[in-house]
Amino acid sequence: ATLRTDLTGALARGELRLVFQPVVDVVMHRTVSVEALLRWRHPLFGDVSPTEFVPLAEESPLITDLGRWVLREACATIAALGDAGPHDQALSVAVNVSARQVRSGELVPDVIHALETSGLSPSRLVVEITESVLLDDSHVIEDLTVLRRLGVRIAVDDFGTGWSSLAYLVGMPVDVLKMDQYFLSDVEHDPARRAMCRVVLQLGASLDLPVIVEGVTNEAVLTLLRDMGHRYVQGYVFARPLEAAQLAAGAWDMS
Ligand code: G
Ligand code: G
Ligand code: MN
Ligand code: NA
Repeated sequence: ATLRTDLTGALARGELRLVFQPVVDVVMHRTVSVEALLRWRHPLFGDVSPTEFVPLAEESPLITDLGRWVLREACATIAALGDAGPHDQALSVAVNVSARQVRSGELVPDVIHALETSGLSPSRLVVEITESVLLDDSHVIEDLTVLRRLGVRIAVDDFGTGWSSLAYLVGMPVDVLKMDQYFLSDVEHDPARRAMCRVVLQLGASLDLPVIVEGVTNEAVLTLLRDMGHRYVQGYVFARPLEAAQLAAGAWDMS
């Protein structure tokens, strides 16, 4: 209960920040986007994981304020980098959006506000949702469709372990799939896991959607993915989440 109480003032006290983990195109050998990940440094308990405090925030209207702040902060940080990337390829940012935030109906105005105040082009923003959100009532699908029409991309996070079948995803307002880390656990040694991983990647290909494989921790897994012809990778093998200052200093640039 104390953690929940403390979370209420954490934003105002400046205890929350975003870090940014690169997503790498291994074919072109360059960073194409970064995922914004929320961090809370509690004055007594130290770093608290978002897997602990995001669910707490979701139990209250606090998630609305938190979600709004994350969108604005992420867009402002990336806009401040400018758009003159090394290959004339502006960096995109992916923002995790909780189910409750999508259901609140505030997502569209919050995204528009974040884009307008930051000046970030909508084409540089990716909204990450979880699979179950797609099974919601139609206003959710409509809101995601509105965002796409603005030029914002929609990514399905933790893809492959949830509910969405191939049939279900056809016609959904989705642009990117992020494969669940489950498929990578022991993938170097377990042929069954490897087969599942391949199926998920093929699913993306048959839907004509790019797949990002996240949680790629070591070279062995990276090699395996390369051998499968896989392209987009996020994980410690390339970079841990970067502080905003590291991002501004160009730490994401592989050229
Ligand atoms: O970065 P990390 O390992 O600790 O993230 C753990 C979980 O917290 C992930 O499932 C991630 O999607 C979620 N998460 C991280 N940042 C945010 C955020 O800004 N908003 C929401 N809703 N979830 C987040
Ligand atoms: O939003 P999502 O649930 O996908 O959050 C991604 C999570 O994966 C974050 O908690 C992030 O810190 C974590 N992560 C990023 N790279 C790696 C990695 O290489 N290995 C592992 N085990 N976790 C990672
Ligand atoms: Mn994510
Ligand atoms: Na994920």
